[in-house]
Amino acid sequence: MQPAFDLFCRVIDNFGDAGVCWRLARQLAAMGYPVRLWIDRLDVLAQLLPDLDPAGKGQRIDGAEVLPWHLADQASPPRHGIVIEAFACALPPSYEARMAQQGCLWINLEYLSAETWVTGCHGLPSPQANGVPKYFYFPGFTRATGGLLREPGLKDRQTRAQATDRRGRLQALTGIDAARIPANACCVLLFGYPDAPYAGLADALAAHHTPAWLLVPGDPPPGLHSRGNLTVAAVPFVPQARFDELLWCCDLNFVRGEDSLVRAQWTGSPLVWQIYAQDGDAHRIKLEAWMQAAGWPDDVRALHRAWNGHDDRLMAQALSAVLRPAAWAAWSERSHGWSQELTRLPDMASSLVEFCQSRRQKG
Ligand code: TRH
Repeated sequence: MQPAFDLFCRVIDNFGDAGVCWRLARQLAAMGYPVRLWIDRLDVLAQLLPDLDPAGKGQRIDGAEVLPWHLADQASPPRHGIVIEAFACALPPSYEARMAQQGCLWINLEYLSAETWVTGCHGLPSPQANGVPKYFYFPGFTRATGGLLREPGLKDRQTRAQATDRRGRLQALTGIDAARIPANACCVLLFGYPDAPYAGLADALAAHHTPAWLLVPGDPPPGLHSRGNLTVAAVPFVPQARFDELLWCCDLNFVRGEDSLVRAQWTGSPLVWQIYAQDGDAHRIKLEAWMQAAGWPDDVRALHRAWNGHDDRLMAQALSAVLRPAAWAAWSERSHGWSQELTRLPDMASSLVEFCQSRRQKG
């Protein structure tokens, strides 16, 4: 019998919590499992998923049911179902109290990190007072972790899309007048947090020897405007289901957080990651671990440190350095290699299903 999945998501900040949970819910539904996503901020998810009514009381989208969090108080967990508590969001107590009698399996889905301790913690049990078997599930970049979200056919979709003219694709996707983009332009997606060294980024691109088009979803950060060889173009925030298409239009993608990082990796093109800042600078350790895992050349690591810092001059220098032809070629090659290495690993939704099945058999 197909187990049913209940996923719980609380939005802490930004789009990542909703973005990751929706992606997982959608993929489990596509695999044929009954799925309910309980989320406390339908309005945030609706920005990624325009078909969703933020005032709705339960809607089925792409085969998954999306429900407001508060209705879970009255809901019964699915019989022998799998309950996914995303990012330690704490389940509604009344729902949690009913899990034991329903024979549920409980998964604590953690944030993504390339730190080496993750392999030792992935899959560990987390004994609970109510006796419900609970396990830690860590997504990650190695076979010893829970993997990364990647739906079937992604690479084929990319290959098919990239076989057609990118200006046409960009115009159809964003509505910008893409005919103005010179054929030799470097297209750069800019999705970052407000505190990045934007002036340094703009200095490097403005002085670069080929034109650069900086595509900024939403409003460009203050002070970022076209000058020299740089054109800044605001583009609309696209639905999540089409976000990859935006990445596929670009030669270089600046991404942030968790979900857009994973998507940019699948493209196989150079990317720059702005990591979500944590107290005590814990994110810097995470950033170094990821750069080590990916095997980035030294100049690409310097660029990441600069982009995740606050010094515009350092940022401009670091970006100019990686745009030089030899450095760019080495970066492109490693980006392609890293993407291929990751593609050879099992994807997260399939790994999660397998993990749950194996724990069920043990239990
Ligand atoms: O929005 P984020 O900064 O979310 C963050 C991170 O997930 C971080 O790890 C987490 O701790 C914090 O939230 C609370 O970045 P992220 O994860 O990339 O999520 C952005 C989502 O927005 C992703 O699903 C892609 C989507 N998106 C679109 O659908 N359309 C767009 O045009 C753009 C720019 C993004």
